[in-house]
Order: sequence, then structure tokens, then C-alpha cells
Amino acid sequence: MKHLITVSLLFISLAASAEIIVKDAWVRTTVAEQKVTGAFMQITSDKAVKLVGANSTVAEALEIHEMSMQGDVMKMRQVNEVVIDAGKSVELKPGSYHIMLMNLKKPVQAGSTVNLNLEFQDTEGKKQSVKVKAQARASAKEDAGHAHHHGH
Ligand SMILES: [Cu+2]
Repeated sequence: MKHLITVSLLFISLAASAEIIVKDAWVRTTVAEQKVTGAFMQITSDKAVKLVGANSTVAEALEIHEMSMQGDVMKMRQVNEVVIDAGKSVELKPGSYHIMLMNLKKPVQAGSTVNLNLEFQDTEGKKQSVKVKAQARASAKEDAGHAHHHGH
């Protein structure tokens, strides 16, 4: 009986936060001496939230970046947040938003898993963190019939 009460209370507290789903998370593999890399993923939320930060044990600092074309030049800049509207999804992908892993402690090797901790904030300012296991690979997942010659 006591156990049942604990479980139902836990359910109530979970129901109050946004349901944030992170899919296809991956981190670009690095070569020796390379100190930075990017993490990419698709984020969906049932409530309006903002991605406001991230951390990981594999790098000293994680920053949210945005890449965009300015004239003929691809520019990368740090942003404070990525807004995810209620019921919508946002894709962090090469050439757009990404999470930059700064000062890597060791190279990111293909086939390994990188643990990321994402920090979100809802419209009332309530914080929520989501743990993500990102796959290390050289480029975005390629769908069948569209393989090879990517990422250059
Ligand atoms: Cu970047």
C-alpha cells in the first residue's frame, strides 16, 4: 500500500513537467588533437520550452550555436536558447542549430556513446533536465538510397 502511494505521487510530479523527447542524437567524431565537435538531435516537446544549456563529462563546456548564411559566408554564433513551441519539434543539424562541445577531454570515437545532459526551461521559468545518449558517428544518418558522398 505504501509503495502504491509513492508511485502515484511520482506520477503527479512528472505530469507537471513538459514531455520532452529527444531523437536521433549524435555527435560528430573527431580526430586526435581536435578540441571541438558538434552534437545534433531532434527535440520534440508537448509544452513550449527552451533549450537553455547543456553539459557533458566529455568536454569542459557546451555551448548552443547557430550557423547561418550571411551573404556568401557561413557564420557560427553562440545563442542563449533554442525555442521549441508546444507540440512542435526542432532539429539541431549541421548548418543550423547545434550544441558545440568545447575543449574535449579526449577524441570522440566512432561507435562510442556520448552522454549529454540538456537543460530546458518552460514558460514559467521552471527548469528541467533531460539525459541523452548520443551516438558518435562521422555524419548524419543516411537514409537508404541516399547514402555516400555526404558531409563535404
Ligand atoms: Cu558551433
